[in-house]
Amino acid sequence: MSLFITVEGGEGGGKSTNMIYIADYLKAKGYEVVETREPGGTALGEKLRNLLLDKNISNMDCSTELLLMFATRAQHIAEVIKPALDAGKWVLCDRFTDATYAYQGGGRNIPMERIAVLEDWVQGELRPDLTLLLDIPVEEGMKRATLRGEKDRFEQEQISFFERVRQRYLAMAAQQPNRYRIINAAQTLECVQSDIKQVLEEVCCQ
Ligand code: Z5A
Repeated sequence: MSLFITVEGGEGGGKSTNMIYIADYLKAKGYEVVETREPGGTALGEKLRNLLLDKNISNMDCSTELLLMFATRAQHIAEVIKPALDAGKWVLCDRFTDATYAYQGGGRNIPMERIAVLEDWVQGELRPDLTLLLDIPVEEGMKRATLRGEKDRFEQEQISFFERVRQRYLAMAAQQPNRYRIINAAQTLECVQSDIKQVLEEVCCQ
Protein backbone atom coordinates (compact mmCIF):
# COMPACT_ATOMS: atom_id res chain seq x y z
CA MET A 1 0.00 0.00 0.00
CA SER A 2 1.30 3.48 -0.84
CA LEU A 3 0.26 6.61 1.00
CA PHE A 4 0.32 10.27 0.02
CA ILE A 5 1.00 12.45 3.09
CA THR A 6 1.14 16.23 3.05
CA VAL A 7 2.39 18.67 5.66
CA GLU A 8 0.77 22.09 5.77
CA GLY A 9 0.68 25.22 7.89
CA GLY A 10 1.49 28.90 8.09
CA GLU A 11 4.67 30.74 8.84
CA GLY A 12 6.95 29.34 11.55
CA GLY A 13 4.91 26.19 12.14
CA GLY A 14 8.04 24.08 11.72
CA LYS A 15 7.22 22.23 8.50
CA SER A 16 10.81 21.83 7.34
CA THR A 17 11.93 20.73 10.80
CA ASN A 18 9.15 18.16 11.12
CA MET A 19 9.34 16.87 7.54
CA ILE A 20 12.71 15.41 8.51
CA TYR A 21 11.23 13.86 11.65
CA ILE A 22 8.31 12.30 9.74
CA ALA A 23 10.50 10.94 6.94
CA ASP A 24 12.94 9.40 9.43
CA TYR A 25 10.07 7.86 11.40
CA LEU A 26 8.50 6.28 8.31
CA LYS A 27 11.81 5.01 6.96
CA ALA A 28 12.58 3.44 10.34
CA LYS A 29 9.27 1.58 9.99
CA GLY A 30 10.57 0.17 6.71
CA TYR A 31 8.61 2.27 4.20
CA GLU A 32 10.22 3.61 1.06
CA VAL A 33 9.58 7.35 1.26
CA VAL A 34 9.89 10.02 -1.42
CA GLU A 35 10.30 13.44 0.20
CA THR A 36 9.34 16.38 -1.90
CA ARG A 37 7.91 19.89 -1.75
CA GLU A 38 5.75 22.50 -3.41
CA PRO A 39 6.15 24.82 -5.08
CA GLY A 40 9.02 22.87 -6.61
CA GLY A 41 9.94 19.21 -6.42
CA THR A 42 11.28 18.99 -10.00
CA ALA A 43 14.00 20.86 -11.91
CA LEU A 44 11.36 22.88 -13.77
CA GLY A 45 9.27 23.34 -10.64
CA GLU A 46 12.22 24.73 -8.67
CA LYS A 47 12.74 27.35 -11.40
CA LEU A 48 9.09 28.33 -11.13
CA ARG A 49 9.46 28.37 -7.32
CA ASN A 50 12.25 30.92 -7.64
CA LEU A 51 9.93 33.15 -9.66
CA LEU A 52 7.04 32.67 -7.23
CA LEU A 53 9.13 33.57 -4.17
CA ASP A 54 11.17 36.37 -5.79
CA LYS A 55 10.66 39.43 -3.59
CA ASN A 56 11.75 41.67 -6.47
CA ILE A 57 8.63 40.73 -8.44
CA SER A 58 6.20 43.05 -6.71
CA ASN A 59 3.43 43.15 -9.30
CA MET A 60 2.61 39.46 -9.90
CA ASP A 61 -1.10 39.22 -10.68
CA CYS A 62 -2.89 36.80 -8.35
CA SER A 63 -4.17 34.75 -11.33
CA THR A 64 -0.58 34.43 -12.59
CA GLU A 65 0.45 33.26 -9.13
CA LEU A 66 -2.39 30.73 -8.99
CA LEU A 67 -1.62 29.34 -12.46
CA LEU A 68 2.11 29.08 -11.73
CA MET A 69 1.31 27.10 -8.56
CA PHE A 70 -0.71 24.64 -10.64
CA ALA A 71 1.91 24.61 -13.42
CA THR A 72 4.56 23.45 -10.95
CA ARG A 73 2.04 20.97 -9.53
CA ALA A 74 1.24 19.44 -12.93
CA GLN A 75 4.93 18.80 -13.55
CA HIS A 76 5.45 17.53 -10.00
CA ILE A 77 2.60 15.04 -10.24
CA ALA A 78 3.69 13.75 -13.65
CA GLU A 79 7.39 13.51 -12.85
CA VAL A 80 7.52 12.60 -9.15
CA ILE A 81 4.30 11.97 -7.23
CA LYS A 82 2.39 9.68 -9.55
CA PRO A 83 5.35 7.47 -10.55
CA ALA A 84 6.28 7.07 -6.86
CA LEU A 85 2.75 6.12 -5.78
CA ASP A 86 2.41 3.78 -8.78
CA ALA A 87 5.62 2.06 -7.68
CA GLY A 88 4.18 1.50 -4.18
CA LYS A 89 6.31 4.16 -2.49
CA TRP A 90 5.06 6.63 0.08
CA VAL A 91 5.09 10.30 -0.85
CA LEU A 92 5.72 12.91 1.84
CA CYS A 93 5.11 16.37 0.45
CA ASP A 94 5.84 19.73 2.11
CA ARG A 95 2.70 21.64 1.02
CA PHE A 96 0.27 20.71 -1.75
CA THR A 97 -3.07 22.01 -3.01
CA ASP A 98 -4.38 22.88 0.45
CA ALA A 99 -1.71 25.61 0.44
CA THR A 100 -3.32 26.98 -2.72
CA TYR A 101 -6.74 27.03 -1.04
CA ALA A 102 -5.19 28.71 2.01
CA TYR A 103 -2.83 31.25 0.38
CA GLN A 104 -4.42 32.01 -3.00
CA GLY A 105 -7.98 31.30 -1.79
CA GLY A 106 -7.88 32.61 1.81
CA GLY A 107 -4.95 35.01 1.50
CA ARG A 108 -5.62 36.47 -1.95
CA ASN A 109 -9.40 35.98 -1.96
CA ILE A 110 -9.51 33.92 -5.16
CA PRO A 111 -12.86 32.04 -5.25
CA MET A 112 -12.58 28.46 -4.04
CA GLU A 113 -14.60 27.22 -7.02
CA ARG A 114 -11.93 28.54 -9.41
CA ILE A 115 -9.22 26.66 -7.50
CA ALA A 116 -11.37 23.51 -7.45
CA VAL A 117 -11.60 23.57 -11.27
CA LEU A 118 -7.80 23.62 -11.54
CA GLU A 119 -7.47 20.96 -8.84
CA ASP A 120 -9.75 18.58 -10.77
CA TRP A 121 -8.04 19.35 -14.07
CA VAL A 122 -4.43 19.00 -12.90
CA GLN A 123 -4.87 16.21 -10.34
CA GLY A 124 -7.73 14.10 -11.63
CA GLU A 125 -8.62 11.96 -8.63
CA LEU A 126 -5.30 12.39 -6.83
CA ARG A 127 -5.77 13.75 -3.29
CA PRO A 128 -3.61 13.35 -0.16
CA ASP A 129 -4.51 10.45 2.13
CA LEU A 130 -3.34 12.28 5.25
CA THR A 131 -2.65 15.95 5.89
CA LEU A 132 -0.83 17.13 9.00
CA LEU A 133 -1.65 20.76 9.73
CA LEU A 134 1.04 22.38 11.89
CA ASP A 135 -1.07 25.10 13.41
CA ILE A 136 0.36 28.07 15.29
CA PRO A 137 -1.06 31.51 16.09
CA VAL A 138 0.15 33.91 13.40
CA GLU A 139 2.15 36.25 15.63
CA GLU A 140 3.98 33.39 17.34
CA GLY A 141 4.78 31.78 14.00
CA MET A 142 6.06 35.06 12.58
CA LYS A 143 8.39 35.52 15.54
CA ARG A 144 9.95 32.15 14.78
CA ALA A 145 10.11 32.75 11.04
CA THR A 146 11.80 36.15 11.34
CA LEU A 147 14.80 34.43 12.90
CA ARG A 148 15.46 33.00 9.43
CA GLY A 149 16.55 36.33 7.92
CA GLU A 150 15.59 37.75 4.52
CA LYS A 151 11.89 37.58 3.64
CA ASP A 152 10.57 36.14 0.37
CA ARG A 153 7.62 37.53 -1.62
CA PHE A 154 5.00 35.79 0.56
CA GLU A 155 6.71 36.53 3.86
CA GLN A 156 6.44 40.26 3.10
CA GLU A 157 2.63 40.09 3.35
CA GLN A 158 0.68 41.75 6.18
CA ILE A 159 -0.45 39.91 9.30
CA SER A 160 -4.10 40.04 8.09
CA PHE A 161 -3.08 37.94 5.05
CA PHE A 162 -1.62 35.25 7.31
CA GLU A 163 -4.69 35.35 9.56
CA ARG A 164 -6.87 34.59 6.51
CA VAL A 165 -4.48 31.78 5.53
CA ARG A 166 -4.70 30.25 9.02
CA GLN A 167 -8.48 30.50 9.16
CA ARG A 168 -8.80 28.82 5.75
CA TYR A 169 -6.57 25.94 6.86
CA LEU A 170 -8.60 25.49 10.05
CA ALA A 171 -11.84 25.57 8.07
CA MET A 172 -10.58 22.88 5.67
CA ALA A 173 -9.46 20.75 8.62
CA ALA A 174 -12.92 21.05 10.17
CA GLN A 175 -14.60 20.14 6.87
CA GLN A 176 -12.37 17.10 6.21
CA PRO A 177 -11.68 15.49 9.60
CA ASN A 178 -10.91 12.09 8.09
CA ARG A 179 -7.99 13.41 6.11
CA TYR A 180 -6.74 16.22 8.37
CA ARG A 181 -4.97 16.05 11.72
CA ILE A 182 -4.29 19.34 13.47
CA ILE A 183 -1.03 19.46 15.41
CA ASN A 184 -0.54 22.24 17.96
CA ALA A 185 2.75 23.58 16.60
CA ALA A 186 3.08 26.24 19.31
CA GLN A 187 4.26 23.57 21.76
CA THR A 188 7.88 22.59 22.32
CA LEU A 189 9.40 20.62 19.47
CA GLU A 190 9.43 17.52 21.67
CA CYS A 191 5.64 17.77 22.25
CA VAL A 192 4.95 18.53 18.57
CA GLN A 193 6.88 15.45 17.50
CA SER A 194 5.21 13.28 20.11
CA ASP A 195 1.80 14.35 18.72
CA ILE A 196 2.97 13.67 15.15
CA LYS A 197 4.19 10.22 16.15
CA GLN A 198 0.83 9.43 17.71
CA VAL A 199 -0.98 10.37 14.49
CA LEU A 200 1.39 8.33 12.34
CA GLU A 201 0.94 5.32 14.60
CA GLU A 202 -2.84 5.71 14.55
CA VAL A 203 -3.29 6.37 10.85
CA CYS A 204 -0.61 4.48 9.02
CA CYS A 205 1.87 2.50 11.04
CA GLN A 206 -0.23 0.29 13.32
N1 Z5A B 1 2.54 28.66 -1.43
C1 Z5A B 1 1.36 29.17 -1.93
O1 Z5A B 1 1.08 30.36 -1.78
N2 Z5A B 1 0.52 28.35 -2.60
C2 Z5A B 1 0.79 27.04 -2.83
O2 Z5A B 1 0.00 26.34 -3.45
C3 Z5A B 1 2.01 26.52 -2.29
C4 Z5A B 1 2.85 27.36 -1.60
C5 Z5A B 1 2.35 25.07 -2.50
C6 Z5A B 1 6.86 28.89 0.22
O3 Z5A B 1 6.48 27.73 0.94
C7 Z5A B 1 5.65 29.75 0.01
O4 Z5A B 1 4.80 29.20 -1.01
C8 Z5A B 1 4.79 29.83 1.25
C9 Z5A B 1 3.35 29.59 0.76
C10 Z5A B 1 3.46 29.58 -0.73
N3 Z5A B 1 4.92 31.12 1.77
N4 Z5A B 1 4.83 31.53 2.90
N5 Z5A B 1 4.83 32.13 3.79
P1 Z5A B 1 7.50 26.97 1.86
O5 Z5A B 1 6.72 25.87 2.48
O6 Z5A B 1 8.69 26.61 1.10
O7 Z5A B 1 7.97 28.06 2.95
P2 Z5A B 1 7.64 28.27 4.45
O8 Z5A B 1 6.19 28.48 4.69
O9 Z5A B 1 8.51 29.39 4.87
O10 Z5A B 1 7.97 26.86 5.14
P3 Z5A B 1 9.20 26.34 6.00
O11 Z5A B 1 10.50 26.73 5.39
O12 Z5A B 1 8.99 24.90 6.21
O13 Z5A B 1 9.03 27.11 7.33
P4 Z5A B 1 8.40 26.73 8.70
O14 Z5A B 1 7.12 26.06 8.63
O15 Z5A B 1 8.41 28.03 9.39
O16 Z5A B 1 9.40 25.65 9.32
P5 Z5A B 1 10.86 25.69 9.95
O17 Z5A B 1 11.82 26.45 9.04
O18 Z5A B 1 11.15 24.29 10.24
O19 Z5A B 1 10.67 26.46 11.35
C11 Z5A B 1 10.83 27.85 11.50
C12 Z5A B 1 11.73 28.16 12.72
O20 Z5A B 1 11.08 27.75 13.91
C13 Z5A B 1 13.07 27.44 12.71
O21 Z5A B 1 14.05 28.30 13.24
C14 Z5A B 1 12.84 26.24 13.65
O22 Z5A B 1 14.02 25.83 14.28
C15 Z5A B 1 11.87 26.83 14.64
N6 Z5A B 1 10.95 25.85 15.24
C16 Z5A B 1 10.27 24.86 14.60
N7 Z5A B 1 9.49 24.19 15.46
C17 Z5A B 1 9.66 24.77 16.67
C18 Z5A B 1 9.11 24.54 17.97
N8 Z5A B 1 8.19 23.58 18.20
N9 Z5A B 1 9.50 25.33 18.98
C19 Z5A B 1 10.39 26.34 18.77
N10 Z5A B 1 10.96 26.62 17.57
C20 Z5A B 1 10.60 25.84 16.54
